[in-house]
Amino acid sequence: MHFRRFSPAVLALAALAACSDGNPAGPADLDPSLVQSQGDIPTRQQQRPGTFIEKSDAELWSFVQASDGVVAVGLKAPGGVRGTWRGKILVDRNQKAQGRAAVLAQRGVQLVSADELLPRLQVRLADQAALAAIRKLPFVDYVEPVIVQQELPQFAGIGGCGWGSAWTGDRQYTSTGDVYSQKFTGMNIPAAWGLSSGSGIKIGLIDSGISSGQGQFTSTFASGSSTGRTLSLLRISSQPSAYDDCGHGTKMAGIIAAPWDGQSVAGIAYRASLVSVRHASGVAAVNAGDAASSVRTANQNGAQVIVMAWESLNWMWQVSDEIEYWHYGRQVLFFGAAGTSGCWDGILDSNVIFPADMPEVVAVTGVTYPSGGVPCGIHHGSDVELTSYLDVPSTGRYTADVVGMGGSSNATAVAGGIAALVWSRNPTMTRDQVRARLQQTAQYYPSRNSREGYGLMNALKAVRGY
Ligand SMILES: [Ca+2]
Repeated sequence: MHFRRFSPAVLALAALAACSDGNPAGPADLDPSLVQSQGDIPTRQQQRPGTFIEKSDAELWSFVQASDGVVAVGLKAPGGVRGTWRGKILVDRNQKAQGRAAVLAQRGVQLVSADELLPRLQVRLADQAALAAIRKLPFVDYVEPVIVQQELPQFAGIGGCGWGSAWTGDRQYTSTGDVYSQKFTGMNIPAAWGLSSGSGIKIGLIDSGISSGQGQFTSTFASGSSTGRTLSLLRISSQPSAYDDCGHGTKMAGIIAAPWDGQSVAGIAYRASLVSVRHASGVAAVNAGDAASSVRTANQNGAQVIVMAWESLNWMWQVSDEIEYWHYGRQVLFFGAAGTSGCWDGILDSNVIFPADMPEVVAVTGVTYPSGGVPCGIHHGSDVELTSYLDVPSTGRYTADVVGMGGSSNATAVAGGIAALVWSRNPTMTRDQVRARLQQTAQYYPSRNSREGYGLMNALKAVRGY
């Protein structure tokens, strides 16, 4: 079921039972005869123009070199349009084995790992000739690098790591004495707390982990008014620890699910269970193999709402296939950050980043409180579905640290928390119904703003339905 190399390791921490809900099944493999009727299925170029598969061997090779020679190789049936589509696997076991053998028979190709769920290999290529050879094979669907570093310098430090500065904004208090901001009030979150706490919902946070010094997640997660829930601190095997060395994941976790225990901040879904998956030491230019592995880990551990405030710079088929597989196979609702760069830094703010730009992922961005509008440096565009107010208090490195968090990341954390409140209050809803409810109760619905989608979320309306 796992990547050989990236099988998830579970750190048993403070967590109570229920490590896994079993293995939620994805869509069943298609009958091989259906491969002959792939005519209705779009090619990858039709689905998404401009990806690595359109590059020449020479252009792609420069990216592969920067990826340490390591590429993902999607496999397909000879003559087939592609190997997967919307979570359906369009290649049978035998074809997959033949494809693997054909790839590994080429000169200069060395196996790194073979995925047992999706038709995908990781291999290391010695030279451009090896790249050209495998791209010509009838079994090969796509070849792309696992990490893209060329564009990293301009993103470095942007929207990424940092433990945050002490929160100097307003302080409102819950009945248990936990801090939140009037920005939550501006989204009707405190009113929604009268109806829902997120209990019974498991939220997945794919990020940089959670600080080992933050007691909200290491000792009091399931105390006070937040009893009866579980915390799983997981990592994929490329990561040295499930704990956070970056700061981003800790801040995300606080907004989503910090306990109501009379200390630090109030999480939005304060009775929801949390599965934290550390998949990187930062959030910019995440290794695509690690991204795919973490999406799988969150799903296999039963997360129903998955929060992804990171990017891998380009459309990556190894990641989009993984997200599609789980989206079409289970009742899981993915949220993605639209992107945060800097103001006037040459990066287009109108570019919603991957994977938030996938139709299967709810793209979220941030707006200024209280006047609205997406500020310079925060990404916007037609792919955005919902917005949240920017800059709220959250958990820092140590228990006593209440720090500010901004960017489209904080907005995405808010959206994930509100979604959990909605689903908890309305447990018979399907994922699509929860998503529709969030849209229908947002600011601009039924209109869709070209920068902000349906606009600011209203948690009370979303939970209650009116
Ligand atoms: Ca608290």
